[in-house]
Amino acid sequence: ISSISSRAPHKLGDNFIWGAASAAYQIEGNTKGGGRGPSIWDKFFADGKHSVDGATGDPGTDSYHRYAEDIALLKSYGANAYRFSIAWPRIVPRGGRNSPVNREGIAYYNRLINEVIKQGMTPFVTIYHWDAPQALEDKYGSWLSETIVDDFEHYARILFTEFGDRVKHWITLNEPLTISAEAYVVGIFAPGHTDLTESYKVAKNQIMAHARTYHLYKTEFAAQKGVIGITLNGNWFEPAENTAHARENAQVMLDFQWGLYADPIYKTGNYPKSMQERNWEYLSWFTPQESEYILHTADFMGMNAYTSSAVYGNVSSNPSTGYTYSSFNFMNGTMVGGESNEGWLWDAPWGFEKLLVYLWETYHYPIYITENGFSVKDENKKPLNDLIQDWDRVNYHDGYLNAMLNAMQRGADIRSYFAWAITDNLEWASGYSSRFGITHVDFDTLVRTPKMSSQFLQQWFKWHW
Ligand code: GBH
Repeated sequence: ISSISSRAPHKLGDNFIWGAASAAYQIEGNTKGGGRGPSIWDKFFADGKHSVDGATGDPGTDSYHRYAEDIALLKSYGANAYRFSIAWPRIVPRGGRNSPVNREGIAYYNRLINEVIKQGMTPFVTIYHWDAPQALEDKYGSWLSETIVDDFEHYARILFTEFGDRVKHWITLNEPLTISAEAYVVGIFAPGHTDLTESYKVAKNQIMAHARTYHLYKTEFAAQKGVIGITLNGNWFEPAENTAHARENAQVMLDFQWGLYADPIYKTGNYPKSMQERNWEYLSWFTPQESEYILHTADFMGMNAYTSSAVYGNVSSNPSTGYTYSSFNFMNGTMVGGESNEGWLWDAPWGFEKLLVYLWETYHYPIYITENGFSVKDENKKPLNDLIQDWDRVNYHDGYLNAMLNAMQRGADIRSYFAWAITDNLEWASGYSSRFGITHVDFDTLVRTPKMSSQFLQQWFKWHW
């Protein structure tokens, strides 16, 4: 493993964006109030079997009511931006392009956006962070049908119309890979399917919905002069042996996680060659017209990255999803990095530097880091006193931020850093047991308390801005 190079003085400049991120379903709560329709997560979690302790979107952090407090905290940390998502079923409760719009939902996001701006921060809005209206799931299987492209465009048009005068940074989809893989192959995310052919149908529909939204923004809303992109995610994959096979497999994994979406949107208009060869019978293909329609449909590449994997040469099967084919330990038994509360997350800043340089050199788009963060092992079980001293998280952000600086010194055009997350929240299938916040939330009282990591980030950016 290459070691992190020493801190060279490096100023990010006034335009660099730093903040923290959230997602509607993970924080808002009030899932039945405010005129909101049910989302696929409400349904998925309703049986109590799909999340730790049967956790659901209620209470979240009750941010629906406490958003101003959250925004004020973020401001007090010195951030200049807040990334949050809008819940589709709060805007169009039944989701469809002919179904009614919920003015109460629009009023809520107006309050939220205005509060961010009032605090002198920039709103970064994710249009879709996984909470599809359940009505669309019932009607046509949501992402399985190309009908979703029309309904998504309609939803996005409402957002641009209502909020585009103040919102100038848009992200169409958050982590489409997590949905196509976890929700349609692994089955641990809503709606919980396990079918590779389905997952590639979903992937194509996600790309088409993204591209349609991009074209909509650049034609009907060009006068708003904002930027729009998509947030992709994945690991860095390090060849764990010095063999041609290990190197090839590591590249295949990068293709299967990043390239599945990045090649069509940023590079070729089609899936990576390695994926075409290995999964040709499962893929949903693009027509030449579609390839042309989707290519270069972004102003930037949003990226969420948390960890790194080791890849060996000797593997017997193809990577059917983005998540097989690799491990977290090297041959001599050492792990790729420090342990967290999640089996998939290891503190490996060395891989973050490599990944940023790889994405820059492969795709040549300005990079917005839209999520990066850490869940401290057993943080949940520690007394509040210790818990606020989240040194493992401080160490994580320190390492990853310095890796980011190194990548910038190697030429990568990186324009933002958002810590995940603004507060502890509902960590999907892990429920409330896994904490990613730079602010602690007591889920009984909903009281917020800043953690050391929030103070660390404040100091770090003061020093480097
Ligand atoms: C991001 O997801 C999300 O955008 C955010 O909502 C979430 O809270 C945050 O990061 C922290 O998780 O098959 O066991 O190897 C990251 C989603 C989680 C997707 C881990 C891939 C692999 C699980 N990733 N998952 S495993």
